[in-house]
Amino acid sequence: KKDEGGSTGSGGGDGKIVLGFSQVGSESGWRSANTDSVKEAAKEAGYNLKFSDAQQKQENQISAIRSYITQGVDVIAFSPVVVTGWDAVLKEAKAKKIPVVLTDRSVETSDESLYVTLVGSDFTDEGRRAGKILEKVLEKAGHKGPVKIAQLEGTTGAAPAIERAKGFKEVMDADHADDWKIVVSQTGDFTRAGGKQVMAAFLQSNPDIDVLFAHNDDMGIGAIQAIEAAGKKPGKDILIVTVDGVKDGFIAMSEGKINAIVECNPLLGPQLMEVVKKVKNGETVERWIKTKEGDFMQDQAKAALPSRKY
Ligand code: GYE
Repeated sequence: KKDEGGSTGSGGGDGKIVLGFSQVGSESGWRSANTDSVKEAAKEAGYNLKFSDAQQKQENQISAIRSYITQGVDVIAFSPVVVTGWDAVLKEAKAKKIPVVLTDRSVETSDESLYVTLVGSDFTDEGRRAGKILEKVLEKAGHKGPVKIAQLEGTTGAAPAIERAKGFKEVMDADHADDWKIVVSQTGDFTRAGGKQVMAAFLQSNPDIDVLFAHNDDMGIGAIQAIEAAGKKPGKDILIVTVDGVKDGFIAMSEGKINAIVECNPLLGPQLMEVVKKVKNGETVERWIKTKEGDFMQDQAKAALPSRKY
């Protein structure tokens, strides 16, 4: 199996493609599923994967990328914790002619040649889908009149946090300028603990919240604990829309505590390995390789649950 594929990895010496992957962290169920997918797909593809977890810290990602450059890996892939601040290290990779593939999250850069492609979801569209599905949720709940919304944002400066907020606001500004209002919005850093803590504070300052829009399931699940601790019923007293679609999110939805989930697919491994091979072989690839996903309402949760793989 060792020498299959005919590629000549520069760093491995055994003919395998050497891929350096810098992961954001292990902040959420989505992230764990994403990590498993990358590791499994690399194994399946027969690559030599060098993997590191940055614990949600940009400086850790930068040093991981630097070490991959020093090691002379064939391709570097990473999921940038925030959008800004990458140009310097990406220029170092470029100087060593090591192609960089972004996975999951995008960067902001003045030099588009610093990365080859992005494999990941359209987060702005996820935000729009959250807005659209909230219309259905409100209708189903028979909610009349103004809607006071609390938003739990993802990691500050991260592409999914910026873009999900943006897409949601688009729907709000276009169709609900008169009836919807975001009354509180703060980051919960994509974690359960963050979601719980920030939601508890929200409930103190705004006890009359109608809706929670959480940028991921984990923060939504943390918030559910805070809502219950405050003596309210999640999914009834406060309607909840989240993003991701991990198993625990589906369980909460099947219990009636989350009203709708906008899916964001973490299983990027196979697509990433395919792209890495093409890039290594000097083939041209699309600038943005988007993942496919769907939306789910409560009545679909029970049926969908057994088939959720992560
Ligand atoms: O939604 C969240 C994770 O970047 C799409 O990061 C990813 C997000 C995902 O922590 O759960």
